[in-house]
Order: sequence, then structure tokens, then C-alpha cells
Amino acid sequence: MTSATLVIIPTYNERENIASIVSRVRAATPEVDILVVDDNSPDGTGAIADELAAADNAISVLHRVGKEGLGAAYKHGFRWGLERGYDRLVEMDADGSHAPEQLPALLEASEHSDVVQGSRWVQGGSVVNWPLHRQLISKVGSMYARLMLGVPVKDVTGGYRVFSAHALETIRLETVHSMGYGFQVDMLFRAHQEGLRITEVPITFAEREYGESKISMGIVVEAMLRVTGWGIRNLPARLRGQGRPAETATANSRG
Ligand SMILES: Nc1nc2c(ncn2[C@@H]2O[C@H](COP(=O)(O)OP(=O)(O)O)[C@@H](O)[C@H]2O)c(=O)[nH]1
Ligand SMILES: [Mg+2]
Repeated sequence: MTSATLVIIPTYNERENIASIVSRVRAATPEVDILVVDDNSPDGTGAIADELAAADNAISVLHRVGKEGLGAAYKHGFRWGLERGYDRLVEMDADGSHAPEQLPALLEASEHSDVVQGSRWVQGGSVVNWPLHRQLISKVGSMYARLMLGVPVKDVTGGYRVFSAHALETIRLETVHSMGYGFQVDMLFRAHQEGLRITEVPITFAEREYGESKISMGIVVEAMLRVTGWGIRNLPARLRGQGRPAETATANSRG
């Protein structure tokens, strides 16, 4: 039995990046399909994606009316993929930060987990060209979320992930309302609470070369506030003991 995989790439003003990332995914994993989820980018990313889709049956484009944040785009993309029967759904940034060449290692790990987290902050993981202040925000943020929520994952905001369809159905997507990094943390927290099996796999995260980050201070603050709220609400359950630890795949398991 083969499993059908969909790579979902959310875009907002990624004109310089979209063609390159799509062709890298096609080259690295010819068997997977791609869905670009564009929030009506003013720079014309959606039209470029349409051209790519017209030339290749494995590529589809979901056009949304406007910018509603990463979480909303992913929820829409996940629903699209679940409706079409994909059993593995991948999150990947458009800007080249998540190397498609590392996707085979994530997919391999997903054979025996519900959620695979591509991780910068486990042994073998790394960041390239990321300013120190962003590394600090990411590491401290992850540490805070781990403490507050008890999610045993080193890189909770990382957006290079594989979900099984089962995981997305269990998480009950329609009840997730967070936007940016908060969305990523929310998904992991829910996965952990449901007792889903989470595996971290080391990745090399390279800062984008073209275009600008869409992450604002507001997105970071949203994530922090939400994590604090969830942590307080969840404290009684944690004190009773719940969930199970994630496994950390070693660099060796990439083969
Ligand atoms: N569709 C959609 N994509 C978004 C939105 N915000 C960010 N993205 C995409 O999400 C990915 C990660 O965003 P980025 O700005 O690179 O975040 P950073 O890597 O944390 O700085 C990129 O592919 C963006 O184009 C949004 O509101 N809608
Ligand atoms: Mg980026």
C-alpha cells in the first residue's frame, strides 16, 4: 500500500522564492504532491504558482481572499488535503528555510510517528545565517513553552513538520484559532495532550535569501500570551500527570 503525501506551502509575497522551492520539492521527493496556499499576495506569487500548477499535475494552488495568518492558511490547506484523502501532510515554508532535500528523513520518521517535528534545537540540528536575536527568541520561546505546557519538544515553533491524517483529525483542526507561531505551538500541545506520538528530527534551517520575514513582534507576543494562558489552565491536569514523552531521533536515523 502506498501512502499519499501532500506538501503544503503557505505564501505571502514569495515571488522570488516560489518557483525554486517547488522545483526543489519535486526533485527531492518526486512522489509527493504540492499545495501552495496563497493569501492573495500583492506581489503576484499566486499567479506564478498558477503557472507552475498548469505545467505539472502534482502541483495545486489554493487562493485565499487575503492575509489571515499562517494558522488560517494551514488549516485551509489541511482541510483541502484531508478531503482529497492524503494520509501525510507536510508543513514547509516557501522561503527556502526548510530544505526539501531533508524531507525524505522527515517522511521516514513519519512512518512510525503521528507528528514529526523538524528541529533546529536537537543534536544535529542547526541554523544558518539567523541573527543571534532571532535564535535567542526561538530558543527561549521554546524553553518557556516546554516549561509551561510540558510539551517534550525542543523546537516548538519550528514550521517544518509532517502530520498523519489521523493526527490532524484527532487534534480537531476546526477548534484551533491561533495565528502565527502560536498556531505551531498549539498544534504540538494538542498532539501531546492527545497522546499522539511526536518525533523530533534534526534539520538545518537556513534564513531566507530573498524577500522579508512576515513575523512581527505581535506574532511573538501572541504566542507568549497564549502559551501562558494554556499553561495556567492546564496546570491541574499536568499535576495529575498526562501525555507521553516525544522521542528524539538521532542524526544517525537519517541513514
Ligand atoms: N498564506 C500565508 N502565508 C504566510 C502568512 N504569513 C507568513 N506566511 C508564509 O509562511 C512562511 C513562513 O513565514 P516567514 O515570514 O518566512 O516566517 P519566519 O521564517 O519565521 O521569519 C513563508 O512561506 C511565508 O510566506 C500569511 O498570513 N498567509
Ligand atoms: Mg522564513
